[in-house]
Amino acid sequence: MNINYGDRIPNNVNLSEDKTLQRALERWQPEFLNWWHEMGPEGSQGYEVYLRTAVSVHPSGWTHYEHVKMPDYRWGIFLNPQQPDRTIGFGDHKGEAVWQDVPGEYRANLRRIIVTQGDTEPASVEQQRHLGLTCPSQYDLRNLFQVNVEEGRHLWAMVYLLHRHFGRDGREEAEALLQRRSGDANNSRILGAFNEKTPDWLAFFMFTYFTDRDGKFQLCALTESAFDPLARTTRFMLMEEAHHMYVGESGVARVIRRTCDVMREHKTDDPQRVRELGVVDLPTIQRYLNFHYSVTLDLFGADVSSNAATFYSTGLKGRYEENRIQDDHILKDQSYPVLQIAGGELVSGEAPALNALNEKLRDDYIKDTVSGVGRWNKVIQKCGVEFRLAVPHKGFNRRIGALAGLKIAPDGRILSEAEWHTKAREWLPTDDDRSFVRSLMGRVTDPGKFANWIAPPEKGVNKKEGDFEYIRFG
Ligand code: BYC
Repeated sequence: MNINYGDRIPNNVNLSEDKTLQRALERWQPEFLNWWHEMGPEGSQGYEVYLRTAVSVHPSGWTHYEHVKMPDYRWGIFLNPQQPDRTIGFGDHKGEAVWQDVPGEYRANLRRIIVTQGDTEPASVEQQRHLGLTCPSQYDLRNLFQVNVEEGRHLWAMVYLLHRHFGRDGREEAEALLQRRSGDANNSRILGAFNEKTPDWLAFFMFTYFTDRDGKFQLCALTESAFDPLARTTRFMLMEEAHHMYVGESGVARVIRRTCDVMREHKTDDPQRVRELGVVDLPTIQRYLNFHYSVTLDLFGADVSSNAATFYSTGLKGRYEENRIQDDHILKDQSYPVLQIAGGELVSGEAPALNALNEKLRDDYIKDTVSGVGRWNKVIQKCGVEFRLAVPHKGFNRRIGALAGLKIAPDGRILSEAEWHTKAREWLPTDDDRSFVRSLMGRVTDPGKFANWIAPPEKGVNKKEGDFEYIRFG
């Protein structure tokens, strides 16, 4: 399972033994690079960036760090080793051997899942394209670029599956992945959150905390798949994903820490005064949180979904940590709580467990998310500031699923349109919030220096010292 870096496309799947596949992917490679030049991080092509590259798929020692120009990054195809005798853990095929090829009857659904997953990867790079121009430090700029190249690699992961297992329509889908554009009215990305803007670094940190975490949960569900190549490739993607969520969690924590230090130093909790001191006030951080949390909850799909039931029963997509759950893993006669409206209020109702699998994954995600918000609150508490952040109600600001048409307050109350319109500006980032945050975003590129609105990190990348030159601008 060693990675072959001698091939034009680094891989651990013996690509050179399948010349037709190798040629097809080598034809896609320059198209990917064209896309990277056009839509990848703006103005960065000549920079030498201290990046990690995968050199093995073993959890210990899988990375190698060095300065590379991003267009020369060795994007490749890395699958975790095949587990001998692996069997299907859930659904109608439970107990049967996993599949190395795609069963004809499940082809369309499997392709759809792989395309949807693949589409998010270049989308996020497009969303983050301009952020380098306003980086708060070299350290942060390097982290942004690391996230970007790895999202590019995750695109490769899905494109390999499309080319290897789906013939001509797989190749067409792989091309379309380079043609859709985040936010483009005529050819947008597939899922809502991936068409939103990531206009500033607070939005970037929120995105990597909340939306990359959807990535974690969806990838975990796909590591359970009966289609073994999908399970193996997503398992390796998860190793890379962990760093992206770390960038988000530590990024938001550093913004909070700096704000609270300034609040303490100047003995103020007045948001306007806090803004005048050049840091992001806590209510604005809460509004950003509300926005990114709610658009990410939509990524889990409708609460009751026949697609989700089919994906599970046919073995394509499991639950989070499927093998730790104590039940029959078939779910035919079981139910699961979903929110419903009764008497003008939200109440807990029941749906068939199979149809409620999107909701189950969303609930697992919420638990994970809340614990990180608790860690942010510890930062606030340590500084002696009273304010506490909280995730809003599950139904707040939803556009997908049964709650989509409703106006729901962060505390779960159902509101009239009029009430919503008067209160929404307290709950979601306003134009004024966004332009204030934008006004803070100057570009800081001297090694070891940080913008005023963010605290330095506790440790450097790969144990590097504080003034390490992460980027050689050339
Ligand atoms: N926006 O029955 P439903 C990541 C559509 S993130 C727009 O609930 P299903 C990453 C849906 O397509 C992880 N449309 O659908 C993070 C369907 O359309 P049709 C990405 C939406 O299939 C950061 C209709 O509504 N991976 O890796 O059960 C940086 C009915 O909905 C949305 C995956 O998502 C939406 N939010 O569930 C980089 C895994 N939600 O058929 C990367 C693969 C639903 O009526 N995808 N719709 O036209 C899936 O498993 C499923 O497609 C979904 C949707 C869970 C997304």
